[in-house]
Amino acid sequence: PETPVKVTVTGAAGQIGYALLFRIASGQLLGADVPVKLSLLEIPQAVKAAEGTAMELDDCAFPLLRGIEITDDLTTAFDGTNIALLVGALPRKAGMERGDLLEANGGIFGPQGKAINDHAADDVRVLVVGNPANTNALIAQSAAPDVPAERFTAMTRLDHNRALSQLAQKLQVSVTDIKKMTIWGNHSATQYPDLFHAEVGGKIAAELVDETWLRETFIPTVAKRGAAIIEARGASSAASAANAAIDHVYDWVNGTPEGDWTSAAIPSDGSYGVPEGLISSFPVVSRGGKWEIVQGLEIDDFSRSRIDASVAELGEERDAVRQLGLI
Ligand code: NAX
Repeated sequence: PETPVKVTVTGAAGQIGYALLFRIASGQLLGADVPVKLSLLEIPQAVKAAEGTAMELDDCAFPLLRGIEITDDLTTAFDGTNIALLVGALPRKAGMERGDLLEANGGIFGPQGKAINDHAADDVRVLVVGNPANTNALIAQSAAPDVPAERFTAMTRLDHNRALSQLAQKLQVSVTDIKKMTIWGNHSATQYPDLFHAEVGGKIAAELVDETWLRETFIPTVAKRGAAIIEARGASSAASAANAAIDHVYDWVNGTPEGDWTSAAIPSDGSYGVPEGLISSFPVVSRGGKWEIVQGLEIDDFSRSRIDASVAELGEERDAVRQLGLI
């Protein structure tokens, strides 16, 4: 029998974890013919809740699920892991400064990066979901010098999917009619969803909508969607975040379709003026199990200023964690 792929989920007892684990176990993360075993990492107080989720996973009798481990120990969780989904993070609490938030998360993502470095499988792929996702990914990456840097990524696929859906509704088309959507920069309110390269039926999306809608409705709606969900639901995005994590990893492992691209935050190689090493969202394709930045796009002044603003924020976050000694 085929060796199962080990998938580690941190923050497994949280709300994204609850929406994610069943989809992984049912084969949607890697493919309907790929057996998986799950490792659920939680903090000690939440291990019992994770055990409850594991009971429910058992009760699904998923044919592809070959084992579940529940632990609060980093070495156990990341030992031999092939896919690490770093979901658990410390949310910003009232009165918390950005420095405090970065420091608290440094205490989570630094040790996790080191455990990945020391114990994960050679082919490990890491997706950071927990916020601030891009900078948490940078912290984990810097604690894992023996793992190729490109294996550390952060999630902007939810923003990408939100952008597809907003545009599809505006133009009364199907999301599948839209190609080449891009989210640039940080997974934060400064992110830039780009309609100047997106295509709808072969036409540039920005030319199909009026400029005021693009600037004053589309961009802020996508960038602030997380807050709107909290306002409406009384809880932050969970199933949609889990769905985006599934999309990100599935495409990373299995490739993106010809003639299209997606968005992922990956370490910059300096493309599009994004300083090398920053984990920034780009238009990407996946080929041979690796993300590649789509090259050669023309960036006009409007897009340039938006990209620069979000990338500047990433640079500030990097400087802040550097000063804190976290990278
Ligand atoms: P929850 O608070 O429901 O769950 C988080 C879980 O992480 C808790 O069970 C907690 O015990 C656990 N945890 C905390 N520290 C841990 C550690 N050191 N090791 C292991 N587990 C730990 O949050 P949830 O709604 O699931 O969201 C998780 C993270 O995703 C948050 O940081 C959130 O901001 C982020 N998001 C990121 C998104 C993205 O697009 N990148 C969108 C959705 C979401 O907001």
